[in-house]
This record gives sequence, C-alpha cells and structure tokens, in this order.
Amino acid sequence: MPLPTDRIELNVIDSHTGGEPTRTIIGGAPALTGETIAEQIAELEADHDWIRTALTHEPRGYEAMVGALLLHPDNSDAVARVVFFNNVGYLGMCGHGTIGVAATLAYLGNISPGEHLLETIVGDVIFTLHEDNRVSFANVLSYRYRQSVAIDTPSFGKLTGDIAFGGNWFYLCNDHGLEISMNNLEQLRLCGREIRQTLDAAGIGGAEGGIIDHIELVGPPNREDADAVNYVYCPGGEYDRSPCGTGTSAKLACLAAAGKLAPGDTWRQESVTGSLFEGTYQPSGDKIVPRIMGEAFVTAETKVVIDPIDPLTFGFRH
Ligand code: PYC
Repeated sequence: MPLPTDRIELNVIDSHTGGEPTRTIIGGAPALTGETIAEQIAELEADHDWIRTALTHEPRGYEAMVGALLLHPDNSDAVARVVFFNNVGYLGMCGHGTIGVAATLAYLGNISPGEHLLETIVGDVIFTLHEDNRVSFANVLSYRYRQSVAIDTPSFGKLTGDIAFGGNWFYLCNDHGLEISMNNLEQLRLCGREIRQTLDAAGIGGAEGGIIDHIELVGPPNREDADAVNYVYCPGGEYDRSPCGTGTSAKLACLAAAGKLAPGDTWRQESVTGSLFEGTYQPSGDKIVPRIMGEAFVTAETKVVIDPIDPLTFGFRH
C-alpha cells in the first residue's frame, strides 16, 4: 500500500449509535479521481487504505471502530455520498453508521429535521432526521434466503439458523443456549467465531456467492420494552455494540417470512449493550423494505494528525 510521506491532518467527528462508534471524516482526505462510488472505493483500497487503518486501528481507533468518509454526491438532491469502512475493509450497507452520519450532519448544521438522501455503494438511502434527534432510514431490500440451516460447531455442537440478507449477509441463530449479556462476551465471541468458521469450511453462503460475514445470536430480551436481544459478531472479529441496522433488517426479513410480524408492526431489537433499535417493514414482492429507527450522539470533534515520522501512525492490529 502506498503511504504518504507528508504530514496529513484529517478533520473527523466521532459519534456513537447505541454504543457503536462511527468516525466520520469531514475534511482533509486526498481528492479522489474516480467518479462512481465503486471507482472511489477501489481507489481508496488501492492508494489510500492508510486512511482506513489510521482511523480504525490502534492507537487512534479500536477493533469496533467504523469509519465513514463523506464525499461530494453525484445527485444534487443528496446531502452527501458516504463510504463506510472498518478494521478489515470497506462495507456494503451500515445501519448504525447511517444513523451516526445523520447525527453528524445535524451537528454540523448541514441538515435539519426532515427527509434526506445519502449516496452509498448499495444505492441511495433515504433517512429522516426526527425532531427528537432520532433517525430512521429505509434500508435496502432484505430477505430470508434459507431457513433452519443445520451446522455442527466444535464447542457448541449442532446449531440451526436462518440465512438472511439485510444489506450484509447474516446467519441468525436462536438455539445457541447462551445468555446474551455483557457478562458473557467471551462465550458469545467464541460462538460467533466458530459459527463463522463452520459456515466457511462447509461452503455455506448467501445467494450468488455472498459471504456470510455477520453472525447474529438472538435471545429473549433483557429489557422489558424489547422483543429480543442480539449479539452480532462482525467480520473483523468484534461485536456490534448497537442492535445492528442490517442485522435488525435481516431479523425483520426472517420474522416476515415466518409470518411472525405483520407489515407496519414494530419490532424492538435490543443489543448486547442494552441499546435499542425499532424496526418495521413493508413487503416488496418476496422481499421486504425494512425501516430502522435509532439514535446517535456526537462524542468528539477532532483533528487527526498522521505524521510519517511516527512509526505507528498508520495503525496496528493484534
Ligand atoms: O448497523 O448495519 C449495522 C452494522 C454493521 C456492522 C456494524 N454495524
């Protein structure tokens, strides 16, 4: 990866959505020559991947950090174009990140309550900033692809789960037998990792070769106002601190396919940290359009200094 030799300063705003961080770059990034968002992501990956590693890896970031690079939109009706990334690469859709970016744009005074359009790699996403600071967005078409897929894991034995798409591919498992709480993170992580490895080893994936890189363990809620609690194991080995926007969409798709939630009814999804998203859906053919609602708060406004004299300036992982 080519690395810059001059000192660079990036202006970033940090936020969290139900505990899950979003670090939004609002200035200082090198200009990209690509026109489409796909070309721009390819360019970031090939020539400027140090932005991702410097912001999400230690010492500035940590394994759960998700970054968002704001770019000029193509469509003049859009408020921004956004590229999401994490500790291991560039993301498709990111629900908590969409809410975090919306809160950041509101903090900057760039948007007021109402509907707004964001350009993303998976298409245009329309979000609503509500008067009470909450943000809702219509996610990409979501669907259950396979039901009750059996696997055999080394430590947790035989498990079953549905495979569903909610902007990322998920394996949703209910029969893991684990308590989903912050007291049980080690077991939850181990279970998530083993399911991921078992699916990969067995060649079990999503439609059209989609890689199932998110594992969602679901259980009875800890909160009285929630319908279920989840632990979402993410591609880089970390867990989502929020209820996961794409994971909640995948859950809605499974509920809809099983006839367990009617269109327009609200599903309250609790995260392992105790935060909450609300989800509803409308059918669209044999798929659904999920609508996810959550809240994000700005935590810092920072100038990130990337100075090549620092041997760890581009970040490190363990
Ligand atoms: O909210 O969709 C989401 C998400 C995916 C990974 C982390 N958060």
